Amino acid sequence: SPDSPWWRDAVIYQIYPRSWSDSDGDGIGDLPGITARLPYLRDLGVDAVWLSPFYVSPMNDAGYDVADYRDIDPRFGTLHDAEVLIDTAHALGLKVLVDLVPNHTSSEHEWFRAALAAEPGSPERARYIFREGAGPHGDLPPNNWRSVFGGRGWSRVPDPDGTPGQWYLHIFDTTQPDVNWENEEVRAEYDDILRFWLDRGVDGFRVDVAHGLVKDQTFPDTTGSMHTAENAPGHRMPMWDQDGVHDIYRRWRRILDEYTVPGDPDSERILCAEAWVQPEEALARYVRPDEMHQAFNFEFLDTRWDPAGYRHVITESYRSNDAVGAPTTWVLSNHDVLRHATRLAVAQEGYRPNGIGADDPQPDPELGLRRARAATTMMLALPGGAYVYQGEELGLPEHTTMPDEWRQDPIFHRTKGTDEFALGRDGCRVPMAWAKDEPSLGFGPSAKTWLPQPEAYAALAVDQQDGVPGSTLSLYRDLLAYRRKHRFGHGALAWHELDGPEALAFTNTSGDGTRTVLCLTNFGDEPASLPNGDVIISSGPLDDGRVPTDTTVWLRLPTGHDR
Ligand code: ISL
Repeated sequence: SPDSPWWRDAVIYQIYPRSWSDSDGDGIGDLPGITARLPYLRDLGVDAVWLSPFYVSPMNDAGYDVADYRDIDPRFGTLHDAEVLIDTAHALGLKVLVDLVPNHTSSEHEWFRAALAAEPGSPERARYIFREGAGPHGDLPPNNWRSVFGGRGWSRVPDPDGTPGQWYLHIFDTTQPDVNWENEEVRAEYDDILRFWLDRGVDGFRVDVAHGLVKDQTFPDTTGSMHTAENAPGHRMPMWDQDGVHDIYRRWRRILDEYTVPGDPDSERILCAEAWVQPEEALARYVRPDEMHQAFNFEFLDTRWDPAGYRHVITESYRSNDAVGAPTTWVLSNHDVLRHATRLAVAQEGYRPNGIGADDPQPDPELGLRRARAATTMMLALPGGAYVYQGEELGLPEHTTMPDEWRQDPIFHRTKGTDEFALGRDGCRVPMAWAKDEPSLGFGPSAKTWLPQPEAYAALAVDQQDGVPGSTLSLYRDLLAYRRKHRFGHGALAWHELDGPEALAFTNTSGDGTRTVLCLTNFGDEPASLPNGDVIISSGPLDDGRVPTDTTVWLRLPTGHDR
């Protein structure tokens, strides 16, 4: 209905601040750079932006290692710049979500410095997860937990007197100590951080590692890898998806709801879970009515180019989410996974920090782009909300030939020379391409970029696609405009059975009740024919009225189909 909350069908654009727009030419994107280019996003037709972390940080994990949650890193700007950004976005009709990183702080956070200076057993240490080591001298880690980034999940620190002391848990980098969510002082602190940003007008938070905050307090040894929770439904790891996390989100939801103006669904502030959790029922628990609003559907992102796989994920997600009254939140790319314009050309899962290196067989860029466009055209026909990662609207591929000396991801550095070796995520974090003939492709006023841009980006720059019929940018604009106009995010999905198994088709009867659109994706080798109707949008050229392979079409069915 028209008074349904804004977020239920929103399309939200993820900005990676370091790589979107650089106003001062230091090669690092910044907040004034973002503010200056917000009109581009209004014209693209998205409803909101989510900004990856911009807080004070030593940048060991690109800002996901926060040293001060209430201030901006000087590389990105000032608190005043953030306020200007939020106000400018609102004036353009765009909501703003920020990233909340509650699983860990930076080791440079004042709390962790205080913990290192304090005795074992002190209140300062109780904000983190310190334990005595195993073995006669405590020189073995307390248990066998690994880090997601490779290596041990525990590191040992000296006691204040300099002798070897306790171990602290870090599920990610050694510079990202896990916070102890059993501690009420910790809970109160993050309540206050939420309020700090809500008071500055943000419309919500994307919650980092939402499945990881609460640990099994018996700290049992694990069997299986850190990724087992994602890959083997039914096998729950002691650091992922523990029941206790849901209490935290109920508490936060009450805080966010205090900021809602009664009777004004447009004023709702939201939480979006980054939770790599399976099966869909487990993920849906994060979006129960008194918890978060959205949770990324990573199973959709992880689906290989296969009609049965997509149909299964879509069906299961609606089944699980309908049961709790939540929309599904679709996503194909983000700053942690291979860009889908590359990923869909290879049979790979989304979360593959091992990436593709210069020495690996290089995926076919044309195939990848065709599939990326088809996948997005399918995604944006689905009821629910969706996230778009910066640059995917240009069809940007992963940078797969980046020389190693540029790589910054701790995954690369921690695993180098070990049998866990992985290239890391730098290839999807490369600065944006705005203008073909400018230095740094228009990213900033100088030629400097913190990561190198691949050659292929020049021809894909915004100024090469803007207003060009058939370009990927034009496709996104068309999809978003039509979707918004007829409220397809609020529509009703029904599967449409076809003769062959190689295509996937569903109808979406629009939320404004005016039309039924058939969305057909052809995964097979032979062109697929279409029923009667008007082609509204196609992800690629048609072949004599038929849908070629790796192409998605939106077709408006004759009115008899409309409700
Ligand atoms: O937990 C995982 C494996 O079981 C990962 O998928 C994990 O959930 C994911 O890496 C979390 O990512 C987020 O937190 C990281 C940060 O490096 C990423 O950029 C961020 O998106 C640590 O803050």
